[in-house]
Amino acid sequence: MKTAVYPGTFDPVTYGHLDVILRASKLFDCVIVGVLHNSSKSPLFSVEERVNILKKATQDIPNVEVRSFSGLAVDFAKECQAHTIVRGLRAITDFEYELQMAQTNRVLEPEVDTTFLITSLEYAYLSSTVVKEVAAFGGDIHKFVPDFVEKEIRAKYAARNS
Ligand code: COD
Repeated sequence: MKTAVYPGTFDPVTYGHLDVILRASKLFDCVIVGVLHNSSKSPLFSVEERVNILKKATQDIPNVEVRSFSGLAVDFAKECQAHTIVRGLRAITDFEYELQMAQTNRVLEPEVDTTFLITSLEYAYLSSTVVKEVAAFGGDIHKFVPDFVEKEIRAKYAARNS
């Protein structure tokens, strides 16, 4: 059984992430999406909210699971008995960070490799940061995230501004 983990912040999940998850689900028997519980950052959505949003967004892909994790991604991979960490690559700017992370992870745990999926062209520009910035100023985000995620984001900003 080939298991992969796809770790990330997913604050919020975008069509770019969902494209990577769908493509990974065709390459591996099981894909476990790992949502980082990062107490040092102040995300828009709590880790529980991000997990629930991802579960709903991936409910039609049978071999995808969603869990939260804290600590190192390689430890999460080992805990899940995964042999690879999936990461998405958009631009050269992603590459430097991803290369360093993949090499560090390989030193920490040689049994866990990294699989890079090159972004689909239509999502190459897309990031959670861009989605939040556009939403914060009331811009249209329906091309970036599923409808129900858009509603959750709008509700967050409405609550913040009230
Ligand atoms: N198209 C394709 N891929 C995309 C797109 C897109 N439009 N948008 C994002 N992605 C990819 C990203 O490149 C990334 O691979 C993944 O989706 C998740 O993205 P984010 O932004 O939600 O998550 P990150 O990159 O902030 O996640 C970082 C981790 C949480 C994985 C990392 O910080 C981590 O592993 N932390 C735990 C501590 C650790 O192990 N550190 C590494 C030791 S060097």
